[in-house]
Order: sequence, then structure tokens, then C-alpha cells
Amino acid sequence: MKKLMMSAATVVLAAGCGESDPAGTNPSPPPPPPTLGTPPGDVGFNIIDDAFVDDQGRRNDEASVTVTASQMVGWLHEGANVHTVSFTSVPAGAIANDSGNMDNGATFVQTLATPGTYVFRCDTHPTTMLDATIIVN
Ligand SMILES: [Cu+2]
Repeated sequence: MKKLMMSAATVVLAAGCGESDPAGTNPSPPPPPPTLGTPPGDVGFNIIDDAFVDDQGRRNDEASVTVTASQMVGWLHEGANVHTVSFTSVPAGAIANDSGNMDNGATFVQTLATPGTYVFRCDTHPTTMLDATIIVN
């Protein structure tokens, strides 16, 4: 009889392994970083839920691309939350449009005609997703 009881307990424990782990006692390894898509335009940024990411993997205030005035800069939204591309600084006389709210899968493209440095942020996360730059030569 004792042996039978042990078997029953083992079955219960084994069944528990396949269920959720609210106590966090059985952590699984973190998932690999997501593979990001290709933004539209000549060069651009991926937008994920905590960062603008440039074509070299740099994020937010370290993210920067350099283009010539005839090139198109694109953004591809691959996060789950609403984000914007909102310029906080542009060269004198330059025009840069705001993307408005972007959802997952949305794209945004700008051709920036005036040389200089353009700085943008996300207006829905202005303290965490900020100071990414575009340099137009
Ligand atoms: Cu945002």
C-alpha cells in the first residue's frame, strides 16, 4: 500500500510540471531576442515596446541613422503598445511630420529635405523612448 501512495504522489508532481508556475519556482530560460523586420525606406528604425532600434541594434538615445537629403527614412512598428514618432528637434527651416499613433505592423516614412540633425521620441513614452536621431547630410 505504501508503494502505491508514492506512485500517486509522483503522478501528481509530474502533472504539476506542465502547468503554469505562479510561484516562479521553475523559471525557464529567457526567450531569444526577437528577429526584427526591415523598416521601409532606405534606412530606418524598428519600433518595439521599449525602444526605437536602429539598423545596428542601438536603442533609443544611442540609435542613429545617417542619410542624404534624398533618402527615405522608415519606421516599422513591431511592438504591442501604441507608439509614435514625434520630432522634438529639427534643423532650422526643416519640416518633419508626426506619425500619430502607430499600432503593431504600422509603418511610417519620411524624406527629410533639410540637412542637419533630427531628434525624435515616442509621445506615449516620452521618458523612456527618446532622443533617437537622424543625421541628414
Ligand atoms: Cu511608445
